[in-house]
Order: sequence, then C-alpha cells, then structure tokens
Amino acid sequence: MTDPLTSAERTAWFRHDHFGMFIHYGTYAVAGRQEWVKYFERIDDDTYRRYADHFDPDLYDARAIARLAKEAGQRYVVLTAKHHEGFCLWDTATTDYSVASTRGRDLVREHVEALRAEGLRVGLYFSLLDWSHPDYTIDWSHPLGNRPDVDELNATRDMGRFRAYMREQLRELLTGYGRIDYLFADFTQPAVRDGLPGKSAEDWDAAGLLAMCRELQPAMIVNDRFGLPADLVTPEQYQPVRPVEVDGERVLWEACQTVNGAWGYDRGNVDDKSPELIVRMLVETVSLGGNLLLNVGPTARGEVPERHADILREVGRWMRRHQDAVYGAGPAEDAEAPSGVIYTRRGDTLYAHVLAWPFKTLYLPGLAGRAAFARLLSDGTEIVIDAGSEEPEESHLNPSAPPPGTLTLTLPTCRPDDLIPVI
Ligand code: H79
Repeated sequence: MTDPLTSAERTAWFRHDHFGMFIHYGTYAVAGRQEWVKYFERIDDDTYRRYADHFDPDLYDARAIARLAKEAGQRYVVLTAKHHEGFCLWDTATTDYSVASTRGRDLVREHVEALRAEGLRVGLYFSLLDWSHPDYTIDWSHPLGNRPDVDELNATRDMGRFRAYMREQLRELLTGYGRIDYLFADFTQPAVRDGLPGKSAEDWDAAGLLAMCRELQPAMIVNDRFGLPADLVTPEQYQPVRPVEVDGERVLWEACQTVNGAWGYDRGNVDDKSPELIVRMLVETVSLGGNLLLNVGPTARGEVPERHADILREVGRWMRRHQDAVYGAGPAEDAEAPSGVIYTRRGDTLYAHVLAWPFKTLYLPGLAGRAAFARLLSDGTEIVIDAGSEEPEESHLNPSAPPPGTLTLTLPTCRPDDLIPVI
C-alpha cells in the first residue's frame, strides 16, 4: 500500500494553473433571477417545482463550454452538480428531483467527458445545504426560515436521514465518473442569524464525508467549506489583499468571482466586469499566490450568455500572449512593485504588469543591476534598460532622479494594445 498523497502533491496542478471556470447551472436559471431566488422570494416547494418541470437544457453543450473555458485560458472547470435548491444534474438513484428523471440527461457525465476531451481538470461543486429535502432542518439560510411555525416544521425533520442521503449522493459522484480533480463543497456557517441557527461541521458529519473523499478520490483536492481544514480556502466575491493565512499559517486559496455579481443566470443584470478588470483580478491573485475561479451562469436552455462568452474570449486573447506570467507563476517575494505595477514571478523571470502606462520611463525600485534583459511580453521586443540607472544623477534636466538602486526602463510612448501590458 502506498502512502496517501500529501496536500502539496494533490494541489500541484492547481498551484500551477491559477485560473478556472465555475458554472452555476440549475432550475433557478428558469427563473432567471439568480440561484438564491427560492430564499429571496420565499417560494414554496410546489411553486418552485415548476422550474424543474420547465428546465430543459436543450442548448447545454458541455463540449462548447469546455472549449470556451480553454479559449479563455481556464484550466479547470467546476460545475454545480447540486446547488442549494437540491436539484441534481446527474443520474442519481437517491431522488427523482434530477435532470435524469425529467429529461433523461446526465449533465455531470457530459461535463466530465467534455473536460477530459479538451484536456482540462474536472471540478464538481456540491451544496451541503439542500432546500428540497424533507429531513433538512430549517435554518437561517432556508427559504422557510421566516415561517412562524419553524419549530413545528422541524419536529418531523431528521438530519440523521439527511446525512445518509447526502453521503450517498457524494458517493455516487465520487465513484461513477472516474477521476474528479476538485470538489467544491458549499457551505458551513454555524453562526445564528435572524434568530435561527446555521449548521456546523457536525451537522454534515464533515469528518466522515472528508474521509470518504480521501478514500474514494485520493488525488482530489477539497475546499474547507465542509467546516474542516482541507486543501484550500475559497474566499467568495472578495479579492484578498495579502497572502491568505489561517491561524498564522499561509494557506492555499482561490477567489471565486462572478462576472456580474450573480452566480446563477440573472437575466436583467448587466453590471459586468470588463475583460481588463478580470485580467487585473487574475494577475493580482497570482501575485498573492492564489487562484481565480470565474463564474458563468448559463441561461435556462444552457448557453453561456453571449455577453459573458465575449468577455471570456477577450480575456483569452490576453492569456494567449501572457500565459507565461500566469501558469507556473507566483508571487515575487523579493521585489516590491511600485504603485500601478503588479509583479508575478516564474523561475528567474520577473513579470511587471503595468496597469497605467507611464510617459517614457518606468522606474522599478530596487531592481537596478538585477535584470539582464527586458522585453514586452506580448510581442517580445526589447524594452531598453537605462545603462545609467544604477546610479542616477540629478541634473537640471532631471532634477528628481529616482533613488539609487532603481531600474529605469525606457518605454515606447504608445501604450501597447493589450488589456494589461506586461514587461
Ligand atoms: O454558490 C454560490 C452562492 O450561491 C453560494 N456560494 C457561491 C459559490 C453562497 N452565496 N452566499 N452564500 C453562499 C453565503 C450566504 C450569504 C448570505 Fe445572504 C448573505 C446570507 C445572508 C447574507 C444572500 C443574501 C443570501 C441570503 C441573503
């Protein structure tokens, strides 16, 4: 028997790749008012069930989405096998509330097969919350949480039975689809809110679930949202501003972000991040040692909204020329970037991502004498290093020379036509 893999071994590909796609797809797409619609609008089960009846992923083309991710430079894709609504996107024996029952499709199988065909890593999202299950006790995040008779409703609910149900679902996902690279569990929140409890690791038997994950998929990485430390933490719609620590120790992290603030399809919401902003978030993430998981929410029929596909393709045009500053790159711990510049490092190469293109000169403090050559990454042309930059002299022509040790680069006046130019 070989030793179990260490977290460092399991996460090696993830640390290298840095950029993934998240897909939020479920019957909430039929409402078109994002994935928490059942909670926000306090929709009862019978009314909500109509979304499953009308859910037909006729345009869901896993291969096309995998190709789009690849074109954007994303190296892994995480699909919501089940979100909080409880509707299953795979062929499960545990419930009829699935796309296999309603439409005879297994979208998880289509997803994993498409990703493998495109050479991408396979991720699944699995919600711990389940608003469809009759044994799931009503807590603050449950759509029935505002009912005056919550205690009565909960009297017949049995989390023991629910635990068995979710364990079996997870077992199906981890045994029926070959190798799964990444499991994103969502979420544990024990705090009380609106006078109701949340749920903690014990409510899911998180230790038991995590042990099952390790046994069935020893190479799979798992986030910490079971409520237990695992391979990585997943800050949500928040960009860390320094390397992430838990209890004083640096941990692997992945920022999950949306294009427009919504995870599930949100038809009227056009508050899109620009491709440039997304690239900047990716670069900032890599410079702090993290990953970026960028979400798309397919329409009710299963297509990535055209606007968002266009944004991804634009990001992909940047990635095609600048991927060396992302894949296999990480923080440049030994150099402090001036404002308006973000550094990433890969081996001996330092990449300066220039957010605001300055006039004629770029000053990089502390780097004098440390660069043998400088070039623009997108077209490979030389950027001239000022030979005098090790000891700049003040003169009437240059009355405020940068401090000693500053590397001075002479830039072309015209800003390169890249979302973010990289030197
Ligand atoms: O799947 C996506 C989200 O649906 C899910 N996690 C990502 C990956 C998620 N969204 N929010 N949460 C998990 C945590 C709870 C958020 C809350 Fe609220 C904010 C609860 C109360 C305030 C949103 C607003 C939900 C209820 C009110």
